[in-house]
Amino acid sequence: MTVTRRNFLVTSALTFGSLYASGKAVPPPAPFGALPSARQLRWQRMETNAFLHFTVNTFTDKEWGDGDEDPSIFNPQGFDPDAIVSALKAGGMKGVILTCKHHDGFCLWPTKTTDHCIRNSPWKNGKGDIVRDISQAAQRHGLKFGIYCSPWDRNNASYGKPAYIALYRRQLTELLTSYGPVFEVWFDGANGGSGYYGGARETRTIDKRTYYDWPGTFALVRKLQPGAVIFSDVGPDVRWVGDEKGIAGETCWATYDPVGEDGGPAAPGNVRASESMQGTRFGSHWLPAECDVSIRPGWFWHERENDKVKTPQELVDLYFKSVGRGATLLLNIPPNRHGQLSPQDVSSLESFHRHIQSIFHEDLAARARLQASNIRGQSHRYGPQFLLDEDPGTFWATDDNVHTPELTVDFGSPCTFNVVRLREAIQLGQRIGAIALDAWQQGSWTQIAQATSIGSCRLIRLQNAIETPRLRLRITDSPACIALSSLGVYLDQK
Ligand code: FUL
Repeated sequence: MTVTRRNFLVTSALTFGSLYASGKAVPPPAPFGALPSARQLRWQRMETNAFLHFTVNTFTDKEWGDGDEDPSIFNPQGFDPDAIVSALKAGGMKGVILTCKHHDGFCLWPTKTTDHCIRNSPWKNGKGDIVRDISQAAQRHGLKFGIYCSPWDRNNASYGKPAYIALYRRQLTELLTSYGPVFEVWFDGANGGSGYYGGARETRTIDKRTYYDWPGTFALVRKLQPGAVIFSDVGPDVRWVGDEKGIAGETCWATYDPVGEDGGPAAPGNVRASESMQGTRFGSHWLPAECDVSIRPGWFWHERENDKVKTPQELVDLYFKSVGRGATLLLNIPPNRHGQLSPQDVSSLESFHRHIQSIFHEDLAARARLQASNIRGQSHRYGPQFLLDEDPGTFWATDDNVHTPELTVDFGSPCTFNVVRLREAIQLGQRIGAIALDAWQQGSWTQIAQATSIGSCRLIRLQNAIETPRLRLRITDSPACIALSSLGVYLDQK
């Protein structure tokens, strides 16, 4: 069956009634395996988010504060939340996650739980609130807001004792009830060790699996911000990818059954990270990966790293290796001592986004003729034309017994491209195991690429641009009939 988008729109306008009737008779594919929740689907579509690492470390030049920092050192006199957030927006970021408290324990909001906070800094005479300012700027500029509140607290006297868990939950409660909607709550896995701990200056070790009572903390987040995804090494909504380089596995499944370092139960801070990169094929939890990485070598701003900011090209590569492998990219851009993003970072971020936009602004398949080897129930409701609309809810699907169909994309005339994007209808699970792409060259098909996991997004980047009148997609492995939501063909001219 051959349909072009234009034909389909015209035909469907004329005969909508009959098409709808025939579509209704054919049930959609049954969901396969673990499925995403509504909050996970919303988060997945954001694709690129920003991380802001900012605290006393910015002023002490450290990556991990010891917990004995004097609040008087925190004084970002030129703090400009609108400039920060608008630069993130110009970089294509859809959300921003702020280190409201890092391991040193200094709170960037006037918390009632400790004096080790912004209230006792000279900034705005102790009347300021960085969490409020960033969350409100995010709202003004249309970005979603997320929080990072470190479980490990090297300042607090009660760290390591049961009382600290109650205090930590009060801090989370303040953050989750005072600053509007939160899209992601980020729990890092670094916890326990030496610290100031209210003057004790000692080493405190905790049992990573039991100390925090994570199920209780996750339940609190669910109660206070039901729309927020919870990130940790092991989810429950979003998993750490297993490195801090911003790179997902070449094969990266959205499903995952995490295992602890010793092979036992996993917990934040206790996971076999090497397995997080790939996830688990046919795993029992929908737990997609997030790739956190800094635009600089460190997470916090250091003057000595001003000439080590990643180039736009490096950021584009990271985009292909994170978003292009079904993960999201969480890119850290740390404010400096003035409370602003440094010009090097802003410029690199903006060029990165312009480059991404230049790749994806024109889908060369938009006017192509698509021919599928099989269409579910021969119904227009599951035809390949839906690969070309922007709607993640529509898809090309095959009959239940057809797992390895083919699709031909006829451009009508020679077309030059070097990037192909595929998206599965992940609301029905991650189905496709592998695909191959062929180009029609000198009278026959030549394989030009292959890929494994597709999921929410698979970007295939060809080393050299190819010119061909026809492209063929072959699904080479799928345990069930397929449901593919999107196919795009692009030329990266840089
Ligand atoms: C880790 C922390 O130890 C780093 O300092 C940083 O915040 C990174 C994003 O998470 O767990």
